[in-house]
Formats: sequence, C-alpha cells, structure tokens
Amino acid sequence: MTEEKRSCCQVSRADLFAEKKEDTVQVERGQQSTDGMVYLSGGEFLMGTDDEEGFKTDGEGPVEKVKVDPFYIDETTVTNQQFQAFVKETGYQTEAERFSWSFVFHLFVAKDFPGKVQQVPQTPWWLATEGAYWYQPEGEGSNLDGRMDHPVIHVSWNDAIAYCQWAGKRLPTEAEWEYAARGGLVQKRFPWGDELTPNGEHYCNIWQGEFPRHNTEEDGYVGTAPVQSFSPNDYGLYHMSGNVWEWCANTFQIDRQGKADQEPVDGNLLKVMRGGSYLCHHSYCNRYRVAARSSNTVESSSGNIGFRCVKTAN
Ligand SMILES: [Cu+2]
Repeated sequence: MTEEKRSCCQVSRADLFAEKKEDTVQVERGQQSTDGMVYLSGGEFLMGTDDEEGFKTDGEGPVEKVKVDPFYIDETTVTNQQFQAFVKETGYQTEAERFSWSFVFHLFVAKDFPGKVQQVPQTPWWLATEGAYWYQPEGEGSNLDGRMDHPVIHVSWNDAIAYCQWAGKRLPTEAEWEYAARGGLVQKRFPWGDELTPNGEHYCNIWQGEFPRHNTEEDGYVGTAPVQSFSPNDYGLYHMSGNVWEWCANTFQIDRQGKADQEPVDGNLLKVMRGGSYLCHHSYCNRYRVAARSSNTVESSSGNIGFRCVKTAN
C-alpha cells in the first residue's frame, strides 16, 4: 500500500499533533428497537477477493469461506437525526469536540473561514479545521440545514461505540459487514454486481472527475448524500459502497487469520473501515469495491467517516 494509495480518502489524527479534553459523560442505554434494521440469516460466504485489481497489501485476499451467525443490521448508516437524538439524551461530546477540530475536505472549507486551519502535509486536500464536528461539519458557521437525513460524520470509532451502547446495538464485525454488503451475490465487485455504472446509471456516491480539485458531480453529489439515495442492495441495505466509510468492530489485521497483528500507530490500535466514501475514485484508491479495506485509529474523525450498527439475533 503506497502512501499515495492510502491517502486519497483516509486521514488520521496520528498525522498531526493533537491534544484533547477528558471525557466526562457516562453513556447509558437508551431505548432499544430493531426499527430500520434488516434481519439477515447468516451462513457461509466467500469473503475477500483474489482479483487482480484487489490490493494484496491491504489483505483483500485470499478468498476464504467465512461463517456468520444471524444478525440484524441497519438499512442505512446512522443519520444526523439519529445521532442528534443520542446527544440530546446523553449529553455526549464527540472526540472532534474534545480535540476541537476534525478533518474537512478542502473544497468544503469556506475561503474566508475565520478559524484555524491546518493542512496535512502528505494529503493537502485534508484540512484540520477548527470547530468542525458532527453538528457543524465544515466548522464554525456551518450547520446541518437540509442534511438531517445525511450520514453523521466526524465521528470516531470511540464515538460510534458510545452510540451503539446507547442504542443497545454494536458495530458489525468486518465479516458481518462484508456478508451484508454482498447482498447475497457471490464474488462480485460491488453490492449490485460487477459493473460500476450498469446502463450508465450511478449506483453509489463516489468521486467523478479529477481528484482532488474537480468533482463533476455526475452521480449528483460532491459531498455526502442522503442515506437512502441510490438503490439498496438485494438485502435492502443502502450505500454499502461509497458515501461514507463505515467503522467496523475489529482491529485491522492485514492477515485476516490474525497471524500478523497490526502494530499500534502512536499507541493507538487501528480499527477496520469499509465501503469507501464520496472521495473514492478509481484512479486514486478504488476502495469502493466490496472487498476493499481500510483502517484508522480509534480517535480519528473526518468528513467522510460514519457507521451503521448491528444487533445479534437470538
Ligand atoms: Cu477512497
């Protein structure tokens, strides 16, 4: 995995010096329900890919038979609306708030933005933006008007865990995530098949045009899209490719058998992220394929990372 390949759409707090305020909130369980979730019966499936275009250095292969137990999974990623309900009830403060900044893609930061902005050296299209957090995704002066049905962003793995705790749910394991994303199809590139745009139609929210400056918006979006836009896969799940990266429960290991544990980065474990985001483009990262993998530290957050929850079925 070269630096350039890694960096187009993934950025980590470990890339910059960062200090944060202590957490004071104890999250308690709220109401529990399986509304908006799909029941999946589980079973064996073929995980990963041995395809030429797959990134061997990411551990996309070898293809292996993996079994998952029955579970419920959110049809969509967690929305701003849902996350707001969680925050209102618990007073939870996200890590972006405690660090007082998060990573925003450069095109979304206002030219006359009054706050502090710091460019990430290797990935100058990522700006550590003062005051950016889920409720004001582009920093001070921005808001969620018209975006309550968009995925919540600027949430770290730790934030996602806190939300899950409150919702009586959990993050999917990587295997559960991929099983769900494949929607019953066997060894296809995308949740809907092998072709990116069947009949010229867009099935996901990724980048078109010249990264990182010009997005032609052919799919209708530069940034996040509402969580129910585009067609769901055959399991009724939306945006398993594109829109926002989704946190998974497990620690990232190149070797999925667990023989080669990933070393912590600055003392932080790396957690798996799947699905790719609105910034993914074939020429740069090609990680909107269903077998593609990425990772990040538990306290990292950016404008293209979100999550969905699952629940064990019993
Ligand atoms: Cu990408």
